[in-house]
Amino acid sequence: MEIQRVGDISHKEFMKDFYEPGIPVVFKNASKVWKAKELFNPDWFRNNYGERVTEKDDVEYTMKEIMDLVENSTESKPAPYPFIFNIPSTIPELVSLLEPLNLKGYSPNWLETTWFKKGSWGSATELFIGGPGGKFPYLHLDYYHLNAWINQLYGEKRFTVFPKGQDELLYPKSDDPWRSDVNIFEPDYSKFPRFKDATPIHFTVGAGETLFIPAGTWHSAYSLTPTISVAFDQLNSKNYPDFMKDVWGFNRKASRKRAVAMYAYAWLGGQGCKLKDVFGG
Ligand SMILES: O=C(O)CCC(=O)C(=O)O
Ligand SMILES: [Fe+2]
Repeated sequence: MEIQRVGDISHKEFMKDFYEPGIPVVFKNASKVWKAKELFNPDWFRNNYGERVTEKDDVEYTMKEIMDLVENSTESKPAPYPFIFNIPSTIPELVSLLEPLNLKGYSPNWLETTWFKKGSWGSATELFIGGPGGKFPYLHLDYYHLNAWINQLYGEKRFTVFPKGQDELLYPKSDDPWRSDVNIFEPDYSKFPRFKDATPIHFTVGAGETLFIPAGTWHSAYSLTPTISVAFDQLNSKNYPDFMKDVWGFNRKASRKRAVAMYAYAWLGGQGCKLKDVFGG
């Protein structure tokens, strides 16, 4: 199977062909409406936000250091991957360059409402930076059953996604079933024989392209060049039931009291968003 690439399709077509059946798709130029599209490159970040910092594996790096690392990264000596900046909290100046965030109105996105904006749902608008040879460390599902929108703004990244229904072939970890035990870049078939029957879809996402990864899709990524992308998540009535199960499950690990509080909050938020979907506002 191959990934489908689309131009300007209508909301209706997107819902019917991709969103409802949960099929990943690449939009060829959805982010062209963002000011960020023309601006984002390593030198622009060095010049404007060179001293902003983020942590990777407990080490603090400045933006300037990161850009130097990824521009000198090679297949045989890759820079760490991924470097992530939480945009609203560490480079809030970028927020206005990414509007409208929910490209093309393929909404609603409840995470944009005041109810869910504040929560810690594993969601945030994040800047991902990488260099050649940088591999996302594991094949995984995103937490909280959120849909992911990955907007490649500079450079090329290779993605791997698996069609729905192959969980059995991908060896989810027993203690963290959102991660797979298989190293998809060098699979050990003697340990993971069923992985032979899995049907990965590999494809490259280039600057200006946007990848939609529906909730429940196993995926991983690999930076081919120095890359800069912006990822955000999406929640609405379709993934809300699974999201709620995760709100309970993840918080229950911390404490029952916390799980009850978070579940109640997310339940109320969901009712508010459902009303908003129907009546607007
Ligand atoms: O490296 C990437 O762009 C993939 C990121 C990803 O899948 C994630 O953060 O959940
Ligand atoms: Fe992910």
